[in-house]
Amino acid sequence: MTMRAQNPLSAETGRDASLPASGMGPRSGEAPDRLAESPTVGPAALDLRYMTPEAYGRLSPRDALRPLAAILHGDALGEAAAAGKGWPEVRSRLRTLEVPGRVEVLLTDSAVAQEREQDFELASSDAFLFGACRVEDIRGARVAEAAEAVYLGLLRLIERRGYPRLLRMWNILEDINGQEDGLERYRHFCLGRHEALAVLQPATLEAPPAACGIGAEDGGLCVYFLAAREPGLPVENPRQVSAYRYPPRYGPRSPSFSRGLFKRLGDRAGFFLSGTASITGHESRHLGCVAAQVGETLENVRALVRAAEERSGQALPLASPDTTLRAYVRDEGDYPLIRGLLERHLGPEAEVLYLRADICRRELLFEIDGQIFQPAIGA
Ligand code: 3EB
Repeated sequence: MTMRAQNPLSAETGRDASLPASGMGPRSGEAPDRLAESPTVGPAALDLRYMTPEAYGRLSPRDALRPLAAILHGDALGEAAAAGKGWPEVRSRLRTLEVPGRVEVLLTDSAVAQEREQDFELASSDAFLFGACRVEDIRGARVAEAAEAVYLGLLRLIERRGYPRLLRMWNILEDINGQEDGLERYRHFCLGRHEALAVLQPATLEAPPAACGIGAEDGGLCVYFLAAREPGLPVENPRQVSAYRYPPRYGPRSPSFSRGLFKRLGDRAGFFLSGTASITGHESRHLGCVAAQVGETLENVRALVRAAEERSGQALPLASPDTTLRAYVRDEGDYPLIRGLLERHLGPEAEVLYLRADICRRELLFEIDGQIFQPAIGA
């Protein structure tokens, strides 16, 4: 089991406190007409954008709105797009189903420091800490061991650095539905993650971060996270049993995630939607029918966003250019159908990235997650 940061870091960059705290500055390569409508924001702003590899390549740590980290999907895109400018570049090993693919970029307008600590590649702003780690070559019961080691490491790290609250976790596991030592690899993963939280942050088991837990064809276990100094507001879906209260038939330890998490980001509001699929109560619905699974999933997304709006008092329109979603497609052949359905139901505004991925229940053919960023009400 080898644990390592995703790629070597060049020298620290961007730790330049003299940079002006300007508003949302130019988004290199992004539609400038949208900028005019964007509100100016104070410190601690965070944004997530999908960018073409070309626009991504033009980003600089000196931009007013600068990268905190980037997620590169698919080997080819990953290698072609890698900017190597110092910020963490996570390779998801998930294939994009569109050509050309796009890069996911977390952006901030505060100063960013990059570092590497043990197995984690890190980037921090005043309010947020991003970290990424990969464990290669894990088999069988070692999946639980690896998950536990990664989570113990990251929990110690976020506490020590003063960003103890996990907002959002991304968990990508090779062969997630594989059966090993009498248990599905995803369930081994849930076991290890739960154990680490129980030891170091037991309260988080009842107010976990938003998350996704999905499967890739290779790459071992890839975990990356966004943590903050102050907690967000976890939100549950009234149509679903909380995952952290799933009954034992879904595995010896339940999955530690909230259905969503709301967080004030300076003068903006952010809502992180966890992986959402065709599950009501705790049961998978519409087995074998991808169109019905997409429909049920969208009902779940709408119910979750409504719940988040009620809990936070914040408007969170899904159909907005500030919404970025990831659609996980199990069978590539379903992509045209799924894309058609999402375009019909979500409209043209929300940005959707389509990825080939395994869902953590074998019978599920589709899952969606992402985030909605909006100007904060009452900011
Ligand atoms: C579900 O609702 C689908 O283990 O972190 C979604 C989001 C799912 C996160 C995780 C799992 C996870 O149970 C699976």
